[in-house]
Amino acid sequence: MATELHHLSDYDLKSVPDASNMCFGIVVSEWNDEITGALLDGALNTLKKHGAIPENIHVKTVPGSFELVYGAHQMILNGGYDAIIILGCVIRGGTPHFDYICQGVTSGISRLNATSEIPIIYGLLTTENLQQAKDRSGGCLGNKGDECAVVAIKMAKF
Ligand code: DLZ
Repeated sequence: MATELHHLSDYDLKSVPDASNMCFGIVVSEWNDEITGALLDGALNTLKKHGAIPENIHVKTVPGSFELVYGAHQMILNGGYDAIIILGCVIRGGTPHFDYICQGVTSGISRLNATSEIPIIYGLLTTENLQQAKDRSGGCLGNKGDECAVVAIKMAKF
Protein backbone atom coordinates (compact mmCIF):
# COMPACT_ATOMS: atom_id res chain seq x y z
CA MET A 1 0.00 0.00 0.00
CA ALA A 2 1.33 3.45 -0.88
CA THR A 3 1.57 5.63 2.20
CA GLU A 4 4.00 8.29 3.28
CA LEU A 5 5.84 5.59 5.24
CA HIS A 6 6.12 3.11 2.43
CA HIS A 7 6.94 3.72 -1.18
CA LEU A 8 8.22 1.50 -3.95
CA SER A 9 11.40 3.57 -4.38
CA ASP A 10 12.63 1.50 -1.41
CA TYR A 11 12.27 -1.73 -3.41
CA ASP A 12 14.53 -4.74 -3.05
CA LEU A 13 16.92 -4.65 -6.04
CA LYS A 14 17.08 -8.44 -6.21
CA SER A 15 13.32 -8.73 -6.67
CA VAL A 16 13.43 -7.00 -10.07
CA PRO A 17 13.85 -9.20 -13.19
CA ASP A 18 16.51 -8.48 -15.80
CA ALA A 19 15.17 -6.03 -18.38
CA SER A 20 17.84 -6.43 -21.06
CA ASN A 21 15.46 -8.17 -23.48
CA MET A 22 12.52 -5.87 -22.85
CA CYS A 23 11.20 -2.91 -24.82
CA PHE A 24 9.45 -0.01 -23.09
CA GLY A 25 7.34 2.92 -24.23
CA ILE A 26 7.05 6.01 -22.06
CA VAL A 27 4.46 8.74 -22.63
CA VAL A 28 5.20 11.89 -20.67
CA SER A 29 3.15 15.05 -20.25
CA GLU A 30 4.67 18.49 -20.90
CA TRP A 31 2.37 20.14 -18.37
CA ASN A 32 4.29 20.73 -15.09
CA ASP A 33 7.44 19.76 -16.96
CA GLU A 34 9.74 20.44 -14.01
CA ILE A 35 8.01 17.53 -12.27
CA THR A 36 7.38 15.26 -15.24
CA GLY A 37 11.00 15.72 -16.39
CA ALA A 38 12.17 14.48 -12.99
CA LEU A 39 9.76 11.53 -13.20
CA LEU A 40 11.14 10.70 -16.64
CA ASP A 41 14.76 10.87 -15.42
CA GLY A 42 13.87 8.50 -12.59
CA ALA A 43 12.13 6.04 -14.90
CA LEU A 44 14.96 6.06 -17.47
CA ASN A 45 17.68 5.62 -14.85
CA THR A 46 15.87 2.74 -13.18
CA LEU A 47 15.06 0.92 -16.43
CA LYS A 48 18.72 1.18 -17.47
CA LYS A 49 19.93 0.15 -14.02
CA HIS A 50 18.05 -3.11 -14.52
CA GLY A 51 19.53 -3.78 -17.93
CA ALA A 52 17.16 -2.08 -20.38
CA ILE A 53 18.98 -0.95 -23.51
CA PRO A 54 18.49 2.77 -24.29
CA GLU A 55 17.51 2.01 -27.91
CA ASN A 56 14.68 -0.14 -26.52
CA ILE A 57 13.15 2.71 -24.53
CA HIS A 58 10.97 5.00 -26.65
CA VAL A 59 9.81 8.30 -25.16
CA LYS A 60 6.94 10.37 -26.60
CA THR A 61 5.58 13.61 -25.17
CA VAL A 62 1.98 14.84 -25.06
CA PRO A 63 0.81 18.37 -24.12
CA GLY A 64 -1.06 17.52 -20.92
CA SER A 65 -2.02 14.59 -18.74
CA PHE A 66 -5.40 14.25 -20.39
CA GLU A 67 -3.58 13.24 -23.59
CA LEU A 68 -1.69 10.40 -21.86
CA VAL A 69 -4.46 7.91 -22.60
CA TYR A 70 -4.38 8.69 -26.31
CA GLY A 71 -0.58 8.50 -26.31
CA ALA A 72 -0.56 5.14 -24.57
CA HIS A 73 -3.22 3.82 -26.93
CA GLN A 74 -1.18 4.86 -29.98
CA MET A 75 1.86 3.08 -28.54
CA ILE A 76 -0.22 -0.07 -28.04
CA LEU A 77 -1.35 0.11 -31.67
CA ASN A 78 2.23 0.63 -32.86
CA GLY A 79 3.17 -2.60 -31.08
CA GLY A 80 6.50 -4.00 -30.01
CA TYR A 81 6.40 -2.94 -26.35
CA ASP A 82 6.53 -5.18 -23.30
CA ALA A 83 5.13 -2.42 -21.11
CA ILE A 84 4.16 1.23 -21.43
CA ILE A 85 4.57 3.84 -18.70
CA ILE A 86 2.56 7.05 -18.55
CA LEU A 87 4.00 9.99 -16.57
CA GLY A 88 2.09 13.11 -15.67
CA CYS A 89 1.41 15.54 -12.87
CA VAL A 90 -1.92 17.16 -12.08
CA ILE A 91 -1.91 19.81 -9.35
CA ARG A 92 -5.18 20.89 -7.80
CA GLY A 93 -6.27 24.40 -8.71
CA GLY A 94 -9.31 26.43 -7.81
CA THR A 95 -11.75 24.69 -10.16
CA PRO A 96 -13.05 21.11 -10.57
CA HIS A 97 -10.79 20.69 -13.62
CA PHE A 98 -8.33 18.69 -11.49
CA ASP A 99 -10.98 16.06 -10.70
CA TYR A 100 -12.07 15.69 -14.32
CA ILE A 101 -8.50 15.25 -15.60
CA CYS A 102 -7.57 12.77 -12.85
CA GLN A 103 -10.76 10.79 -13.37
CA GLY A 104 -10.38 10.80 -17.17
CA VAL A 105 -6.78 9.61 -17.10
CA THR A 106 -7.37 7.02 -14.39
CA SER A 107 -10.41 5.45 -16.03
CA GLY A 108 -8.78 5.64 -19.48
CA ILE A 109 -5.64 3.85 -18.34
CA SER A 110 -7.69 1.29 -16.41
CA ARG A 111 -9.68 0.57 -19.55
CA LEU A 112 -6.52 0.14 -21.62
CA ASN A 113 -5.15 -2.25 -19.00
CA ALA A 114 -8.31 -4.33 -19.14
CA THR A 115 -8.45 -4.48 -22.93
CA SER A 116 -4.86 -4.52 -24.21
CA GLU A 117 -2.32 -7.30 -24.08
CA ILE A 118 0.45 -5.29 -22.49
CA PRO A 119 0.53 -3.56 -19.13
CA ILE A 120 0.17 0.21 -18.90
CA ILE A 121 1.85 1.59 -15.80
CA TYR A 122 0.14 4.49 -14.07
CA GLY A 123 2.61 7.24 -13.23
CA LEU A 124 0.22 10.11 -12.67
CA LEU A 125 0.94 12.35 -9.68
CA THR A 126 -2.26 13.92 -8.38
CA THR A 127 -1.31 16.42 -5.72
CA GLU A 128 -2.74 19.31 -3.75
CA ASN A 129 0.25 21.55 -4.44
CA LEU A 130 3.68 21.82 -6.09
CA GLN A 131 5.57 20.79 -2.93
CA GLN A 132 3.74 17.45 -2.75
CA ALA A 133 4.68 16.87 -6.39
CA LYS A 134 8.34 17.71 -5.73
CA ASP A 135 8.37 15.35 -2.74
CA ARG A 136 7.29 12.51 -5.05
CA SER A 137 9.51 13.25 -8.04
CA GLY A 138 12.94 12.85 -6.49
CA GLY A 139 12.28 14.48 -3.11
CA CYS A 140 11.75 13.10 0.39
CA LEU A 141 9.13 10.56 -0.74
CA GLY A 142 11.15 9.02 -3.54
CA ASN A 143 10.47 9.23 -7.26
CA LYS A 144 7.32 7.81 -8.78
CA GLY A 145 9.24 7.49 -12.05
CA ASP A 146 11.56 4.93 -10.38
CA GLU A 147 8.57 3.10 -9.00
CA CYS A 148 6.88 2.95 -12.38
CA ALA A 149 10.03 1.57 -14.00
CA VAL A 150 10.22 -1.24 -11.43
CA VAL A 151 6.52 -2.00 -11.87
CA ALA A 152 6.90 -1.95 -15.68
CA ILE A 153 9.73 -4.51 -15.54
CA LYS A 154 7.82 -6.75 -13.14
CA MET A 155 4.62 -6.56 -15.18
CA ALA A 156 6.48 -7.14 -18.47
CA LYS A 157 7.82 -10.35 -16.89
CA PHE A 158 4.34 -11.26 -15.63
C1 DLZ B 1 -5.89 22.30 -18.50
C2 DLZ B 1 -4.98 21.63 -17.53
C3 DLZ B 1 -4.94 22.06 -16.18
C4 DLZ B 1 -5.81 23.15 -15.65
N1 DLZ B 1 -4.10 21.51 -15.30
C5 DLZ B 1 -3.28 20.51 -15.71
C6 DLZ B 1 -2.39 19.90 -14.79
O1 DLZ B 1 -2.26 20.25 -13.61
N2 DLZ B 1 -1.61 18.88 -15.25
C7 DLZ B 1 -1.67 18.43 -16.56
O2 DLZ B 1 -0.95 17.49 -16.91
N3 DLZ B 1 -2.50 19.01 -17.44
C8 DLZ B 1 -3.29 20.03 -17.06
N4 DLZ B 1 -4.13 20.63 -17.95
C9 DLZ B 1 -4.08 20.21 -19.39
C10 DLZ B 1 -4.93 18.98 -19.72
O3 DLZ B 1 -4.31 17.79 -19.26
C11 DLZ B 1 -5.11 18.86 -21.26
O4 DLZ B 1 -3.86 18.96 -21.89
C12 DLZ B 1 -6.03 19.93 -21.83
O5 DLZ B 1 -7.26 19.94 -21.14
C13 DLZ B 1 -6.28 19.71 -23.34
O6 DLZ B 1 -6.92 18.44 -23.57
